[in-house]
Amino acid sequence: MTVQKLKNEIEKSRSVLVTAHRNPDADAVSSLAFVLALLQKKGKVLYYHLAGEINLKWKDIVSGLPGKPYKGEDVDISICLDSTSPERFGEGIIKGVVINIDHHVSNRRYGDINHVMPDMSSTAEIVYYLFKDEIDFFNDFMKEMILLGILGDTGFLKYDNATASTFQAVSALMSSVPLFDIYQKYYQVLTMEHFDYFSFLISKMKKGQDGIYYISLDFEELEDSSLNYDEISELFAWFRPLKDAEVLLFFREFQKGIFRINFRGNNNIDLNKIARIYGGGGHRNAAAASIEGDLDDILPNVFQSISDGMKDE
Ligand SMILES: [Mn+2]
Repeated sequence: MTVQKLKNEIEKSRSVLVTAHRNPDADAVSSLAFVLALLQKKGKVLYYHLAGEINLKWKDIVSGLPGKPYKGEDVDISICLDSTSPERFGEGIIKGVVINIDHHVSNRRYGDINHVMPDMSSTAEIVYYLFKDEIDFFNDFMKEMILLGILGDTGFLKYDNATASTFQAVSALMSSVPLFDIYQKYYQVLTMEHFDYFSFLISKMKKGQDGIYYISLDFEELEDSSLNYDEISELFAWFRPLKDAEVLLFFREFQKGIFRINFRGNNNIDLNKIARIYGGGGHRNAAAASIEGDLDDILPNVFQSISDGMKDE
């Protein structure tokens, strides 16, 4: 039902805004680029909106997007990708019929049409299955975008969100676009600056209670960094194989007095539940929230919430 309604709205629309969450990661950027490419083939008038910092790796994708950066024009529909709430792409942006396509279990169902599939690895996987009947229509760029989004959100197919359905999508696409090409293009692109920054992150890593490891960066440290938000997020992911880390926490004071907290886990605790306590959300093993206040107050509170959550499991 939802899928048919969604497709009808797209078919009858003339102008479309496509947006994804701020500081876009691989999944946000690639699902946005895929949907725009598909709609371009359908002859729509296109706008896109991406807030925050753009990882240098996505520069070519973003500069090649069809359509124009959105400046508040009237549109028939807004397609929102990989975003749990409107706050993620920018409050007040969307117009017309709102189509919300996401895989976060914590999605707030803010659309007129909500296509939310928490069992899917990524928004890229969702849009692949949504438009799979048009696969003959996909060019190599569109296939590359689906693969990039899936690889981004599954840690190159190693996290527990990579399901048989994910591998089926990958298998259908990888004959046209080999995974190794994507690896070389988007992963084998690090400079010594990235490794230096990783060594800085290692020096900042602290051990909390109950198998919690955490890093905190204050506003000045983030301002001083030559790497952008998504690049630093990717380096933080390198800590995920740390054996005795039940939970990894990353606190970043992205605005003075407001911390973004990333929660990463190994399936022993539902981190979506923990993040929700602080007004955020995400997935069981990867979630996030924004908290106002002093780190000295925030830290013990978050540790306590995690201890309580572990006891509940
Ligand atoms: Mn995603």
